[in-house]
Amino acid sequence: MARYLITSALPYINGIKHLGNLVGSLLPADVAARTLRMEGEEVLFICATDEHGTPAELAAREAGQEVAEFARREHVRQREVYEAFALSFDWFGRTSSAANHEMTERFYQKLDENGFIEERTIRQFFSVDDDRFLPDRYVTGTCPHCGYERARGDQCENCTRVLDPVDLIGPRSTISGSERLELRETRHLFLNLGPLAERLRQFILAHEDWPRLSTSVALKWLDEGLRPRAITRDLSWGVPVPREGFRDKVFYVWFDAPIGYIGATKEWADAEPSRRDWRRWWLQQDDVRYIQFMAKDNLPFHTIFFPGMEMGSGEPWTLASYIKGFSWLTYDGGKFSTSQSRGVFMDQALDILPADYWRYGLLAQAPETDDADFTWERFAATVNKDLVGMFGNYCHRVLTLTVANFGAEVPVGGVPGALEARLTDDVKSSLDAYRAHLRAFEYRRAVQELRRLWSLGNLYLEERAPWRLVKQDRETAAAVLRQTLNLMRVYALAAWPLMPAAARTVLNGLGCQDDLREPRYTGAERFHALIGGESLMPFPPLFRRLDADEVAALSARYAGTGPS
Ligand code: B3M
Ligand code: ZN
Repeated sequence: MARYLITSALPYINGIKHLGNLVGSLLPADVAARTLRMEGEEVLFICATDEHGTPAELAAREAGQEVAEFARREHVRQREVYEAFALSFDWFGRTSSAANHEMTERFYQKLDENGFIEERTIRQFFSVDDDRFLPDRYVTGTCPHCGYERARGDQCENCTRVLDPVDLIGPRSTISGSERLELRETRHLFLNLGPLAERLRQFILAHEDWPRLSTSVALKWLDEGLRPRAITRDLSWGVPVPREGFRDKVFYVWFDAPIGYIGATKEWADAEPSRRDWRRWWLQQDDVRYIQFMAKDNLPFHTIFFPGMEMGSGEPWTLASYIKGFSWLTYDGGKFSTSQSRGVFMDQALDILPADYWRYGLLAQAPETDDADFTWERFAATVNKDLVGMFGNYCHRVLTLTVANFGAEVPVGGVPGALEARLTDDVKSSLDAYRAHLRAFEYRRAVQELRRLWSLGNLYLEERAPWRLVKQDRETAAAVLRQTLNLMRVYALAAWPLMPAAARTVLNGLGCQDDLREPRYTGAERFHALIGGESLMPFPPLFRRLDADEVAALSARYAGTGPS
């Protein structure tokens, strides 16, 4: 039997993430964790804030706070938003934890012992006024390609071209604005994964089942050749480099960030050392299936860089078994932008609607193979048609009909007929297909199948018309309504990974306490868990409509301030 280690890309510490970040890693990882738990599998679901690097330092500076203090606060803010979105991490850690420092040093030592680390002298901008070397992002200037005046030393935000700080026209310090920059020689550590190129290629090729997006990015990197990469930076916030001559530097954020998956697992274990062991997930474990979720810009680091570090260390680390990469979710035809407050951020989303709406609405158009565009019209159409029209409406009709004709309890008596037998068969095969898509981490397909599952119930209601039947044949009407209530339970279980709050409401309403304690798909084959006589607790409609006026208002409100 396999055990499942699931990780979502670690969100940067600098601020609350937007809906694109949610659907591109955090949410699908949570749905995977919930699904596999429901299938009875052992699951460990790990995430953390990615707290190092220039983005963290710059954001802290902007907020006028010490980086450590900034990171501590932002970590809590992010954790709270994820809780509100019902992301079911077993542990939400921090890459700045002692555990991660320890793991990062361990990786460094092993990679060094095995000859993968080199010292190199490079020429780098030194700011005379700031009295320090400036890492990429600490240099601002005019983009040589498009003329954008506030291009950063690593990349131009305007034309997205990758840059070197020396490419910038009129370079200046991001910290002080000073233009007194000198190119000076300095030493850095480089990680050379070149000798592992063939092993890495075999690793990628061995995983034919990965999404094409994931393998194509990996192979492209390998084809371009694995050049040595600098893994140290002139910053004070980060994991210090334990080497003579490098004591004033820290490791590059992408060095310690993936190690953060292991560091966070150790944090989890350290919280209850008598019961938990991080090694049981990470070292020499043939039965662990490790599933990673991330947006496509993170793919090179997860398909090549991190596995290369794991291999190069010479220790038997758990390698990814499956890497699910996502394309971009755009917002109304453009990018989500923090600086222009364009698009919806996770905290704002919850002020508009509860988490379930977002979880479902976003997964329904997850950018799995191509980019997908979020528009309020499409989102509203999904909510109105699927959630209100199909799932919500089904539950509401069934409950109202039952209570009006039989009181607040599951109707007793009557004999199910051929229609009911056929419905059960159809539901069973649809649920099987749905579970298979979820297990294959195919979210759009899963949502499509879920719609099919809902339509089976709505069609059956039309066909059996219990509101008429109850006047002609009360016994059979009882059997029919009992059947529809059982199907409602199946709907709740099906909804559990995607819409945990709605699922809970329905199971509560049906008095399914066992399911609430331990929701399982195995056993959902018992399509007749409710035998009659159980009391019901009717609940209000599960979802509300989004009307055209509200959609227009929301579009206007989140359109942003335009390019600045
Ligand atoms: N923090 C980038 C991102 O959030 C980065 C991921 C790290 S995963 C180890 O897109
Ligand atoms: Zn540019």
